[in-house]
Amino acid sequence: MTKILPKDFIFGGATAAYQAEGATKADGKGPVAWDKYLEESYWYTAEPASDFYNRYPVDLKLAEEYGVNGIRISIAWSRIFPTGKDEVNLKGVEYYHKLFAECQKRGVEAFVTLHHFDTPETLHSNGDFLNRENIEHFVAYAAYCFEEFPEVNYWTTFNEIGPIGDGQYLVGKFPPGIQYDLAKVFQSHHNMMVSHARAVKLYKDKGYKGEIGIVHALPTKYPHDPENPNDIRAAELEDIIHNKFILDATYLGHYSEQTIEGVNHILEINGGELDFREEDFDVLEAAKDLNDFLGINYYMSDWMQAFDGETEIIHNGTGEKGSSKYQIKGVGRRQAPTNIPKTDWDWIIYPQGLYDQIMRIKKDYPNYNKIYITENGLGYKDEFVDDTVYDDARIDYVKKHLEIISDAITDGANVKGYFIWSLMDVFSWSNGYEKRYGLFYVDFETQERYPKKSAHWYKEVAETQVIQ
Ligand code: BGP
Repeated sequence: MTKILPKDFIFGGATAAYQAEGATKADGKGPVAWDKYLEESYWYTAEPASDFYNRYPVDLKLAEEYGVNGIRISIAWSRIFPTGKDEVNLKGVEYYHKLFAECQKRGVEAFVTLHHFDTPETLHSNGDFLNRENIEHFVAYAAYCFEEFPEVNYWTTFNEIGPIGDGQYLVGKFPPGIQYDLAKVFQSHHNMMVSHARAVKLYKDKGYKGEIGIVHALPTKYPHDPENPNDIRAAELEDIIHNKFILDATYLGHYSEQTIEGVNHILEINGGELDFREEDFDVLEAAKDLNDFLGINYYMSDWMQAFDGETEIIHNGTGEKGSSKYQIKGVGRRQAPTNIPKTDWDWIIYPQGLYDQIMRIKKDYPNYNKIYITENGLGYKDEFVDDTVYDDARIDYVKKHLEIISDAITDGANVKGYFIWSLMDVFSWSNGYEKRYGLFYVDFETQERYPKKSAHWYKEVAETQVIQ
């Protein structure tokens, strides 16, 4: 049966400053930790990325032409405050005014994120969000942006607090590249959630007219053997690390007993202590009902088996299928059923996981207000032929996820839009320029854009709201 989406549904495309803009030193931009880290640890840098800094009029024109009526963009904190605080760089401010004006001109609603992985270097090297001083700096930066950019109707504080902590302190593929430190993971999640809550409260207290929310990556976690209590426990603990801890902070204003029990168990085995303060919970509590929306980034689900051996995580950053490994002592290991498809980067393709995650939010966190799917898409080694890419696999992936969103809406979930990751090709943080996601192919040498087959398909769906 053909499925449809509501008339007012947003069909968006997502981007992020660091992955799209390039121009990492232009017009007074301050450094971020990634600049040096990519140079030292990877085979690529953030130059030229997609040269969005200069080419945004081209991308927004394409968006308009192809029915894309929303765009996720992030502000690079270090363009506004080159050292993360104090002195403002007016050229950076001017750039974003121009960018938002272009969105308006093209009828593309801008959903603007304040922090998408790119903490300014000065603050990062001072402990990033493990250092509570940086909570203050983030809130000051947020306050400045709220006041300076009244043209923005939709604000997101953070993109993916979960993967930031994981990337920085568990998997170790994000700067500063620390591995297996679960206490740092939870502390980073916690401090960032406090920063989020402070910014949301401030936004509402000042009476700004727009909407504000947060974007969480929410991979659904299933037990490998649903009959085995140890596998069920592994899925539960893995869910706490990636989802439940930050969802509780967002919508309960505290951590539930089950969450705290899980965190304590994980830290007993893996070591480390947390610094939670009473005033943190006052802040979380004060903001828990003020989020206008939840952004869900959903790419994959995982299946978990109980595991008590030594922790080992191997990141597949090159697209060599089957090269990844993930096992955490006393938590579990990832072991998916063999019949479930995976991408070349071992990301498990399971649209039903998105449905289950949306329904879990509806049930466990009924104060969520509304949901946007703020990222979803297929990372692929695109083949560029005839000035295009025949990306049927991507169309199939997006189609199935849109269908499941339509089902969730039918079943009572308030989902108001979808943003494909990514609008045009951008580079991937820990996987380089070879892992493409865009509706528009970017030739990174000439910076020319070419609509892929998926762009034509997306336009049709966006214009008719019929998922065909
Ligand atoms: C999310 C990030 C995006 C983007 C996407 C795809 O975690 O918010 O910035 O990179 O995932 O992931 P990857 O680039 O690792 O394939």
